[in-house]
Amino acid sequence: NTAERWWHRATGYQVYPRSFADSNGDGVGDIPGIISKLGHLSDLGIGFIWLSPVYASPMIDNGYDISDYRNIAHEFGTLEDMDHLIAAAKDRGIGIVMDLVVNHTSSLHAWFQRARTSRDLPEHDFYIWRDPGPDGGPPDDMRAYFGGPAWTYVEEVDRYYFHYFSPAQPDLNWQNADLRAAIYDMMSWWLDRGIAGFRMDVIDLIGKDVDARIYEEGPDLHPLIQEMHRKVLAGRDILTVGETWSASTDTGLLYCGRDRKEIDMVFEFSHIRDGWHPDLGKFAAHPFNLVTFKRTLFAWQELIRDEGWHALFLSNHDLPRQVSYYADDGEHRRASAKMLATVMHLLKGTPFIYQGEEIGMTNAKFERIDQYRDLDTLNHFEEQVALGVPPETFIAGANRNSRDNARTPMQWNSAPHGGFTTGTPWIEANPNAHEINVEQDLIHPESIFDHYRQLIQIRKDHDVVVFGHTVPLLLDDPDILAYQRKLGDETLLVAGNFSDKPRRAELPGEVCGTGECLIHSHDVRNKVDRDLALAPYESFAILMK
Ligand code: TEU
Ligand code: CA
Repeated sequence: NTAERWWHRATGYQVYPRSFADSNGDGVGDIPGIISKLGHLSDLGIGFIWLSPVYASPMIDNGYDISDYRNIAHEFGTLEDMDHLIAAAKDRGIGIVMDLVVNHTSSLHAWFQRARTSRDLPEHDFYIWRDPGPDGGPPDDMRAYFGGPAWTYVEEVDRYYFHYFSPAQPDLNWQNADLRAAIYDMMSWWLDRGIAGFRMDVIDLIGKDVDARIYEEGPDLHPLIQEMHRKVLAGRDILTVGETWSASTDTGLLYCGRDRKEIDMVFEFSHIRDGWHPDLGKFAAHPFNLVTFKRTLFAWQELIRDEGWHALFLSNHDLPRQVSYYADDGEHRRASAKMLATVMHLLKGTPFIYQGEEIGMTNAKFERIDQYRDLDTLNHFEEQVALGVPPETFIAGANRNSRDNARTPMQWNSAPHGGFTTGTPWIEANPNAHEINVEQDLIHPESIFDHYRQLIQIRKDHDVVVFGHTVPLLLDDPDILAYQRKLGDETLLVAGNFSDKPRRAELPGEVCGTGECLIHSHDVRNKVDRDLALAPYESFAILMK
């Protein structure tokens, strides 16, 4: 077994700064706001924060378009505030993991501003340029992820540049050694300021070969990550997690396997993408299927049984609220939130909580397109309505899967806008903020926050949760997710009901017995017999004797 690292036992918490806490009433969350809420996070017991981008940015994609890697967005604060956050978090035993967005920059980055003026400047080659196609149009018909063509023309150089996302996010050319050196230098500069690691945005895209039309997991990907490891990461006690929409169980260990010297773990999305409509994408209705979901989840658990590591999550700033998407955000909201947390946190890997998840925040359910702010949602609305999709149909899909569901203000108390700001928030607060908020949850006898706090503590206390291997149970059951974790002679049994109905299932005899209930959502359970009966959205975990 590999030596224990601090992040094996720690739980992460993602802060989306724009929506977390606004300290000065301008309606936008900021770094002093985060500092003011560190008490909330240390009460929860987390080991580190993954901080979504706070760098200087025109905010076309809320900071995933960086115009200066060595500065802070003015609406979020200053470099001094950032140093203060790093130090204040460290005092509470919390590391700051920064978002590293290096597949692309903002088109306002000084490099691109120079690159677009002349083919002869060194920065020109920091980006991906191709001559116009034979008809004078784009080099090929590749589409950008947020809509429109993936190529944009610049007259001064009579060339097109490539952008996988929006035209405001030109892709960097990782073939250029000077560019790579500049990135590595910037990464070391941040690490030397005392941060605890990096979450690497769409890192699976940097090895692309646009001429071969290979974007994800391209031919240069792993040599590039290995170089980054050699030049920046090696020898530092940090956490690295790559966002990899394309990783599968075939490729997962290439990132984090033994002796790869790449990164510690990946966020992979097969369990999420499985739930999208195969042709119409994420804005079309498509029911959640627990059996498929379990297969993916357990295949990854098997993959990391003996080597590698994994990041465990259902939510982030790009995904809907998990109680709304996977369970019930009405009558059974508390049980749902606890059940999802229990079954995810007790798997092998490092769990990540997305802000507001710890109090069971729900989807936004906006009724009009002008309530949305996300360019992904707004661009696809225009595209699809032009293709004849009725606006109400699109809004229904967005209610389920738009990125803005996760981006409404954090709900702290029953004050206007959930106490997020004293001004007007940049995006409307969820109307349920007066009842679903931190203050209310903490005084509730069935506090969701308290349930998360317990799960985080259980991970700290029990090696079987950290290092045990996972044995799936009831794989074909359409409503129950259950598994064992085993380490030496210890066995943990975990079960959750994904249905709003009571459910029963027959467990294999060798699983049954008595033990100590570590966590539960309904009644305390000290034994399991062959007839497993679960109330709607019930969950529990027992350490078997
Ligand atoms: O996301 C990568 C990405 O592919 C997403 O756009 C994703 O497919 C979609 O949002 C699912 O709803 C990362 C960041 O997490 C995202 O916020 C950025 O917009 C994107 O990269 C570009 O930097
Ligand atoms: Ca502010």
